[in-house]
Amino acid sequence: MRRSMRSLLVATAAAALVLPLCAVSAANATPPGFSSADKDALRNQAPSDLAIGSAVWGKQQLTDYDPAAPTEYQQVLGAQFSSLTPENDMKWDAIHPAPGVYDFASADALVAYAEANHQQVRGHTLLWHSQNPAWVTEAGAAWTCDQARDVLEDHIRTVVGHFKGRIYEWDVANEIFQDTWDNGGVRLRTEANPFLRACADDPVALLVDAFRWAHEADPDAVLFLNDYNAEGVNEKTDAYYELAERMLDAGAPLGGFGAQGHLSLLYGFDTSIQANFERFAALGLQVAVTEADVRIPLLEGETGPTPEQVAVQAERYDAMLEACLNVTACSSFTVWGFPDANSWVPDVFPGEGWATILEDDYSPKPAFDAMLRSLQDATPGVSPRRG
Ligand code: 9MR
Repeated sequence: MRRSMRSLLVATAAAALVLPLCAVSAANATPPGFSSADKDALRNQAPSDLAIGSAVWGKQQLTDYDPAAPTEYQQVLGAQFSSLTPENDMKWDAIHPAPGVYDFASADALVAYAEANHQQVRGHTLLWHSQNPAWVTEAGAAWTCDQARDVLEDHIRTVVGHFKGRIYEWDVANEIFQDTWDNGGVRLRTEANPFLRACADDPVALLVDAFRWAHEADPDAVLFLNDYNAEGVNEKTDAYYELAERMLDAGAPLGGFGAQGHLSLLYGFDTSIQANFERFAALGLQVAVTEADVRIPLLEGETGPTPEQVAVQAERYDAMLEACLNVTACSSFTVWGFPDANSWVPDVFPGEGWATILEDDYSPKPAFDAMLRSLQDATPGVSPRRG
């Protein structure tokens, strides 16, 4: 049976009127309207050194934010999560739409909302082959490496500098390795990524400098590599492990490795995620689950998943969270948005869906309940988290 979140939400709205709005440093400080005894909020049950996040599209969901009259979505977002990742607002096409033109409006709205709700922000992302504006994809085709470096350096220094002190983790480089099935197999995306392409003679040197520019612009942000199909020990994460070693040897301020966690019930679950996290942690890096969702192939003629599918989905979300709880270097666990109505999945994978942890009326799915239980069972306070 579903549990209603309505009473929880009413309390938030009322308290938001009277509490001062201020940023806090602790990931799981109690947000307006919540007591630390609240047992229904993921953020309140998490160990204090583990941020529990969600992606949110600020342009669609937060630009109208009024602390005195939050939408139901905004209330749930504030109630449940201690960290936000801009689903699209800090990507190149949104924030740097033309040469020399930066548009921070929706990203600023997101950060302001986060601070008002005592949440941290994960920046996403500075170097990617996708969602680049036309001027990058067009001009980029003819860039020399020096030209590409100049454009990237300006972008990183400007964007990271704009949010200096307000972002705790940055996905500096996103999806920079191809998949096993791509032409040429697992190797750096020196074709699809315009910056890596221009500097294909020494792409690692570009990556080292990208991290250095970001670090100089905000020395307090922990700087991540981030990718999908990067949960378990596999060919792609072997390549990341080698890259991380090379970057660290070269003095890059690399601070973290993020496994996105986009899973599908069409495939098995690789249980080596904890072992994978442990090897990156042994390099001195933080690790994180950065974009968790578990999509379900919906059967022909069915409006929703079967009870068995629902149970497996809950197990998978929970297994990713457990891996994070078991590795003290895991600093954040982020779900890739909610509810299903906001999910990217059906647009990209026709026939699959129901991928998030909350129903469209914001009531919890079994996956939410499983995560909440695991957080409640974890040792409160700092590491070690498991009793
Ligand atoms: O969820 C994002 C969706 O709204 C965008 O249309 C899409 C464009 O590529 O990007 C989605 O987010 C992606 C993230 O930035 C990187 N990892 C994969 C995510 C899902 O595609």
